[in-house]
Amino acid sequence: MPYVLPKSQTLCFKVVYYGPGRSGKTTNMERLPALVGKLGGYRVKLHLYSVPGQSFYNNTRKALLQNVDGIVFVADSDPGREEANLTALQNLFENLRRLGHDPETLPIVFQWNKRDLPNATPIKTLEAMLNPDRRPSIATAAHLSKGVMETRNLLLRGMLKQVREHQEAAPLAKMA
Ligand SMILES: Nc1nc2c(ncn2[C@@H]2O[C@H](COP(=O)(O)OP(=O)(O)OP(=O)(O)O)[C@@H](O)[C@H]2O)c(=O)[nH]1
Ligand SMILES: [Mg+2]
Repeated sequence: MPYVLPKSQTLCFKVVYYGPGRSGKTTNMERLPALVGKLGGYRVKLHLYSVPGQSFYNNTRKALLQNVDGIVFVADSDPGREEANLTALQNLFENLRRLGHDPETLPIVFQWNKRDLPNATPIKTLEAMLNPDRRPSIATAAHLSKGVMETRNLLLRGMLKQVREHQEAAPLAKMA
């Protein structure tokens, strides 16, 4: 759940960009302002993190997932990276489970990045391989800023839904 800064009426979400090495996670973050705007009297702020994709940084990846509110899984549409996408996704779910997160209720958005590549893996293939649960997904070209904001907004929608559901049990004011 996000934390609340009552004085400034700010709601802070932790967002992690996850995915294989060189899929475009950092590129996404470089193109995003972290302050989203006002929502029901609250300002919404995002703390954005990008994990290092290379396999040997797993301790860092796991540490970054602590207290996460939402995840963007940045998949690489380069056909040579199909295996790497799958490995990174399995690694994400394994780390989430180890940390005690419930992957069922945690908002996750799938980003099919590098759609500008002429030989990009078909979206249908990516969906079948990586997103059998049909979570929200979006096609992007992050280095051109295409779809970067939309990805964030899609995730935000999921995270706010979580807050609303949680609020029914425990009102926001009590979360501070
Ligand atoms: N063609 C293409 N290149 C992209 C796109 N998005 C990012 N890149 C390029 O891919 C390379 C890797 O991008 P990064 O954002 O550093 O990737 P990363 O996922 O943060 O990589 P690691 O931190 O090593 O895991 C850079 O050269 C980017 O400019 C895209 O949509 N299309
Ligand atoms: Mg990076």
